[in-house]
Amino acid sequence: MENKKKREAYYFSIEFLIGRLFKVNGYEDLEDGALGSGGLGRLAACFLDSAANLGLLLHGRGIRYKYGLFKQAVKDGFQVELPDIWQDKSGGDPWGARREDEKREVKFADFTATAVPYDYPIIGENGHANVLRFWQAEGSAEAEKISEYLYPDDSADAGKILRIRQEYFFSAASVGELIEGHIKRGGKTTDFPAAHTVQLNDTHPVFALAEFVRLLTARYGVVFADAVNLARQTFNYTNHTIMAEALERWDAKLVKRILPEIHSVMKKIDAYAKKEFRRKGCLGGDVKAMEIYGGKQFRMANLAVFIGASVNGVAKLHTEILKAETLKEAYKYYPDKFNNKTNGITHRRWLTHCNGELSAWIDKKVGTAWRGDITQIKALEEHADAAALEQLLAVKRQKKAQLAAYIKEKEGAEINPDSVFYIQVKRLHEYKCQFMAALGILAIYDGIKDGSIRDFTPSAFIFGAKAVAGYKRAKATIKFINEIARLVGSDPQTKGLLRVVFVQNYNVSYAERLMPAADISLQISAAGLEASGTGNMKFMLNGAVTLGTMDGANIEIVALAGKENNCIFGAGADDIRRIEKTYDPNKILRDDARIQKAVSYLTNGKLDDGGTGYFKELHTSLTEKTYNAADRYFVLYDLPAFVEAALKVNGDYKDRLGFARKLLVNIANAAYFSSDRTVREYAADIWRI
Ligand code: 26W
Repeated sequence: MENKKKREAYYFSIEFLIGRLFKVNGYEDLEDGALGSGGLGRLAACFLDSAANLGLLLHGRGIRYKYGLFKQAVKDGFQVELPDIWQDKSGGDPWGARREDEKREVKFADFTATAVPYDYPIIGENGHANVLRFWQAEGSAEAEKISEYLYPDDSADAGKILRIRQEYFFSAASVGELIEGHIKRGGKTTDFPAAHTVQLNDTHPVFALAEFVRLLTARYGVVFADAVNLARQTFNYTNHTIMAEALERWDAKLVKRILPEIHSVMKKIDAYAKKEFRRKGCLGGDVKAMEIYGGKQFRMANLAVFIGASVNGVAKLHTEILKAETLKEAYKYYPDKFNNKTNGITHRRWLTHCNGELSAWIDKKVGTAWRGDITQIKALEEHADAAALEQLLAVKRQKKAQLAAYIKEKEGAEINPDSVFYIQVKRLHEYKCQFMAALGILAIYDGIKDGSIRDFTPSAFIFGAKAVAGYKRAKATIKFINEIARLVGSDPQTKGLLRVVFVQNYNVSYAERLMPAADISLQISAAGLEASGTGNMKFMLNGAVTLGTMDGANIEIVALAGKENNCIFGAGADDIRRIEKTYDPNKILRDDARIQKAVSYLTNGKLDDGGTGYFKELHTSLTEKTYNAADRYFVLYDLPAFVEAALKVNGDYKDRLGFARKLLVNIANAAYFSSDRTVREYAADIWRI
């Protein structure tokens, strides 16, 4: 019998945005391990940090990419992608312990790759150590390609095949390692779930489910139905997006070509699922919606939902949308699987480490116990006297001055630390509406020039974002923002009042400088599409007013810190459902002169896209149906409300103590967004560790 060791949790993720993982552990600087593309990768890193500090057994399993996400430079306002050789600089990767003795084979139809593990210690402040294990692919040139790049372009079949190889590679290596280790320690297949629980971070690791069943049936003689049941007691699924383009479907023919056994196991699981659906009396249409294999494609989210013991969204609204829309059939027949786990961020990195000055102020106000128990920052609300608020403003001013100096050095741009810092930093995507912020700035610029906006508090709009290399509208938006920066920065009438800066290579280290310096946190996604957001929480914890739509975790931020201490605007998710059928952006363009003028900058020659046609493309995205409906993310619909909100907080800023009080209340109510709370909820409700 397996010695009654405690159940251990494993977090399978295609990306871990670890940043300077070791700096937080006190080691020297390491190049930003940008082994992630954004949201769900950084979340994985925060969860590991929290689990280690909570003394919970949570280990990571991922890929040791040779090149992380590209390094972004901006040349003439355009994004340029450079390779991110995170291992080579700073004397290589001294912290990854290569474990030759634990290497294992991962078989594809056409070749076998060797998976070599590199173990990274994740050490909590109390000395508890967990392991982040990255698998590196070796054995041949084609094998090495598997762990060369994160998210290779998957528009063509070759890219799709590589993505499938990557996903299967780390999933199979991890599943094999865990089962083999369990059996070696005297465990039986039947008590595997008692000792292990696995969280699948989105659908990228979902091949693990098929591999688990394949391995148990092919090598350990477990009957198929029992193998499926063991999987259903072991694996859990977190959904991080409702965007169709991110809900992975793989052509069955591609899977069959390189993983024929996995192909047949997935078809068998689909047949098994359909038998269960019939037994439950599921309606035909519902079976179609929940099917794993429809004859052409494997729908990875449906496989994850069918097997997963738990299915969770990452903020309240997101989980409600999963239940009501994206996964509504599965919710109808398997309601008990569904639960919400609102995201969190590690306050050790996103407050203590990156904002020592604010941390010291908190110590002075409420003592140092908050450092071990973040919920104690709530007591800050009793320290809203003028003296404390002045001190808080001084801390904010200090962080803004530090950022301004860093931006001067890195970008050559001057920003005045006494101006209002509006900051929008996140991946560049149309649904995140950086485009709307850019148009809003043009409307403000015009308003200052035509005198309709008076008494404008000098402001700096700071953007940071990487665009996927092939994503034309995202790259066009970067150029648009940089052209606006040039326009407003060179106009004598506005240069003292309005500054726009686009910082290069936004990454974890840059974020550590940006988060503490914001007065206003821009969180303006089209409502219903940002599953949660996590930058919103980092800004709140460092004292900022959220200028945002009722989307993702913004809703929970405002519920905790109060509407009066933030600035919510724009259509809600339900408004959008109501208007989207009859929405006509061209009517808005015809009727609203101010919007018309802002949009005209795309075509009036005042801004230069270097002959790329980028700005015409942006204009077309508003006015014509292309791969999306015209103005698919309601940029023109929400633009007037955005400008109004930006001007409101601009005015509020003049009341220094009143503004400082808003910052204080946000900080005091941010403990909920510590990943310590999130990980505690996963551990109690899902992992039971
Ligand atoms: C369509 C753009 C896109 C591309 C990739 C959306 C989502 C993805 C990933 C598959 C999932 C992801 O990273 N989602 C992000 O996860 C974060 C952590 O839960 C959330 O805070 C973000 O809202 C969500 O977009």
